[in-house]
Amino acid sequence: MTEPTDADNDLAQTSRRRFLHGGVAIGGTALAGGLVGRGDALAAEGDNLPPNVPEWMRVPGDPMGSQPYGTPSPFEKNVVKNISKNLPQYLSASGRTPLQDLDGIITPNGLFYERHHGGVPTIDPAQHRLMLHGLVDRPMVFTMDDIRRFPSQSRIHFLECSGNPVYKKPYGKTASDLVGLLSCAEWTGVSLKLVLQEAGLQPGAKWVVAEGADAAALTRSIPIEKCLDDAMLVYSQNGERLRPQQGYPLRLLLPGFEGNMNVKWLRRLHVTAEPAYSREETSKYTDLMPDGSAREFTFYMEAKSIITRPSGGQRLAAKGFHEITGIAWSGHGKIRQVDVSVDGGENWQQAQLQEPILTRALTRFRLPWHWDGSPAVIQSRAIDETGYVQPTLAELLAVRGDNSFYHNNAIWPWHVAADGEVTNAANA
Ligand SMILES: Nc1nc2c(c(=O)[nH]1)N[C@H]1C(S)=C(S)[C@@H](COP(=O)(O)O)O[C@H]1N2
Ligand SMILES: [Mo]
Repeated sequence: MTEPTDADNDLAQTSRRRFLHGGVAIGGTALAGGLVGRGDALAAEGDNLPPNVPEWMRVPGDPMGSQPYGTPSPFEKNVVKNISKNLPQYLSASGRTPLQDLDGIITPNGLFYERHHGGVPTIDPAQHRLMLHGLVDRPMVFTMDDIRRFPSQSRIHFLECSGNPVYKKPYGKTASDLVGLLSCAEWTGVSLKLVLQEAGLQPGAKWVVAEGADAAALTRSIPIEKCLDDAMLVYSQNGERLRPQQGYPLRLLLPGFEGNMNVKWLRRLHVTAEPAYSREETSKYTDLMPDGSAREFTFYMEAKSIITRPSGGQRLAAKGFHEITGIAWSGHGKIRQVDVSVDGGENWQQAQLQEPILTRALTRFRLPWHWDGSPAVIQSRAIDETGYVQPTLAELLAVRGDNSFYHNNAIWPWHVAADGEVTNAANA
């Protein structure tokens, strides 16, 4: 472990030299900062490159109104969800966020990962109801209008499927293949605590069994402590109403808890003394430990991180300066520190954390790197505010054994070859 690098110092060092080389020379002077490209790309007559006026400046652009709901540039058409071809897409579907193509910490709604056990229902919000019953003084049935009359709150949190990623080779090739069942959004809705108080909890209320209105009727038991803490009934995501894939018109959000417990298309909350022991918390989402016991009701997603650039499937075009960047997150709270190694885990340097650093949200990290053109193994390791350190895969397997399927929060190293190609080092 090297001394933590002072972020300002790092930046000062990198800004004293030019980041990129080979800027186009005009009259013998390099473009300020060496911004772009190659001399041989200089415009020929009629080209769109400097010094010519590009064709899109010569005529007016598209009129307003052709796209009442905006879409990305056609040049970004490859930035889409990564849909698994192995799963039967109707009954057990998943689409992964292309993490390696995104910046910042917020996942655009169209690229938010999806995971469904019985398809995506089309629900008319006017006919949707939330029933709250069991160990309460006043059983209630809420319309969506009723839910929206409660005081609202907005918070930024990640959501991650606990099947993200698998434990066995071959591991995914890209960051999305590996941990793309992960996204982060600003959620708006109602504190579940407020709604439970409206109904009045009775003594002995220890669990809330949540049920979805999909064909899977997905059911999970939530400990009452979480329901009275930061749990939310969510109707909006990044400012607009939930997408159908994310549970329109209403979902449960349990910040930091495994994705499966965040019941979508929420129709029922049954307050009970005991958990339901539903399929999703017995046969699924439990891990078989080496001693034969089952690790169940795991709840929290533990600290994790991944380098998204450079990452598997990408190629470094040239040696020299590259920013290493990625994301870190923890179900237990804020990210305290992210370490990055560029030498296969021998030495670690502290990365800069981009603000805001929010509890149970993705946190962006960065480290300036000078790649000398020789093969390298780069990886990141997250430490959360509880002091928990993200383990290596070997460390994790030593504890969990061979039969675990969920809750893999291991470090993923990327191999950078001499030709710049980046691959998953764990597959080597
Ligand atoms: N009703 C219902 N809720 C559900 C699911 C489902 O299939 N049905 N899938 C769960 C799983 S396994 C995960 S990981 C998250 C995925 O949420 P997302 O599709 O909004 O990303 O929703 C959970 N809630
Ligand atoms: Mo999941």
